[in-house]
Amino acid sequence: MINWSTLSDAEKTEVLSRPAMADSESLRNTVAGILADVTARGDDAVLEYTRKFDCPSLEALQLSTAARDTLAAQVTAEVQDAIKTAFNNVKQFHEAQYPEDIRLTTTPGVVCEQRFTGLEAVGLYIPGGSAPLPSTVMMLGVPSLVAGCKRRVMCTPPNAEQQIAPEIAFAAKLCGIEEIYLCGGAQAIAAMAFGTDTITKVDKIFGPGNSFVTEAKQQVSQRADGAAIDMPAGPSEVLVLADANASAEFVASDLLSQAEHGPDSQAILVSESQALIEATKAEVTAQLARLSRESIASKAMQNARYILAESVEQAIDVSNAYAPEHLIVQIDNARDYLPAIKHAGSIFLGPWSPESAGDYASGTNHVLPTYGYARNYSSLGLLDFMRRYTIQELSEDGMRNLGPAIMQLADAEGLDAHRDAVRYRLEALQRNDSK
Ligand code: HSO
Ligand code: ZN
Repeated sequence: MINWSTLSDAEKTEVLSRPAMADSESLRNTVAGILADVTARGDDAVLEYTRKFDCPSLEALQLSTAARDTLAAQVTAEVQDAIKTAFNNVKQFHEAQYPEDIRLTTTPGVVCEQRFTGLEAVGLYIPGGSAPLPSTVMMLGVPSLVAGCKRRVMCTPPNAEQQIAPEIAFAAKLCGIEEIYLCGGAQAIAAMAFGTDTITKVDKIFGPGNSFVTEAKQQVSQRADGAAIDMPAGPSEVLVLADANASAEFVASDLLSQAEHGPDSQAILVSESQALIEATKAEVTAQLARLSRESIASKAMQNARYILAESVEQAIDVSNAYAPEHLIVQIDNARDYLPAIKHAGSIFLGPWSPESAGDYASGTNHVLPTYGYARNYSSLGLLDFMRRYTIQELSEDGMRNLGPAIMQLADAEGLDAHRDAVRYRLEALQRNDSK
């Protein structure tokens, strides 16, 4: 247990520091090599890497919609119903985010508009690995559907039998995703960013992934011929604020649900109650032993931090300094503290709001800024799948009214052609007026 008040500033920074992200030169070079290879050899390169890493017998990159539907039909009725429940909530919440256009007269005769449109082609990356996540299909599939993106491409690595998890196929079907490619890793990101014969280039790539995927997304987003990306990524994390009245059982389960994602997951408890911290530690030990992913979760829990604060206010300061991806507030009257909470990707209020609710089914998006990016990045939402643009229209009167100010500004900047574009028009209006 760490007593926050006794720490020096340097120690506080150290306690809240995140594990260094794999940023080795060798990772950068390996990924750059894969990107170059896919740019040069297209489908052949993507197939080769996929056969090497995921599925030696892979014949074709595309999974047909018929194959998708056959897989989807294997999902049990209970799981289908649960996925539909989640789908409906995520859809409602993202539909409610649909932005309003603006049309405004700023000066008489000068009309400015702001409109929104869905991105034309988006790439949705769904990791394979130890726990395939159909929930992530929905978190990317639903907003791209609601935004009206014309092309939605999903890439996910196949298993050795050239297949994907039936639940992923079912969620993709529900979201209306028709273009599914069986590839993962940096090669999938490269294919979506640059295009191959089979996989036509997309405008923006979304979704979580391992260090190769994350590095590939960074690299393609920096290239003019690449693609935009959703947000920078790091290991997933949760910070729980709990007071003496919180349930140690609930708190421990929330820490562990983060820990079971991966050995690099971050779990932090901050409380002003020493008793609650002790009880939570005991609960963590007891619950860990019952988890099927005990070995992963216990590795992550070795880096867990239990921080004793002087007061709820100080506990919130700790959370603000860390800027957690997920913030769970198990404090009496949790909602009252919202104004003090500054940086968090998603906030879960009160004892009945576990992270699992947002991970799966409440309606909010589970793709969130990690690694301190909650200071300056937002949780994924509908607008990330759209772009806004502006329109303006000046009438003759608008030009008469605003033209002189524009000319002054152009003169002040020494840009003659700008000034003249207005001057010729004002002169034309004067000629017409004097006729
Ligand atoms: N907690 C993860 C999302 C997830 N959890 C998917 C379960 N399935 C990152 O927010
Ligand atoms: Zn989760």
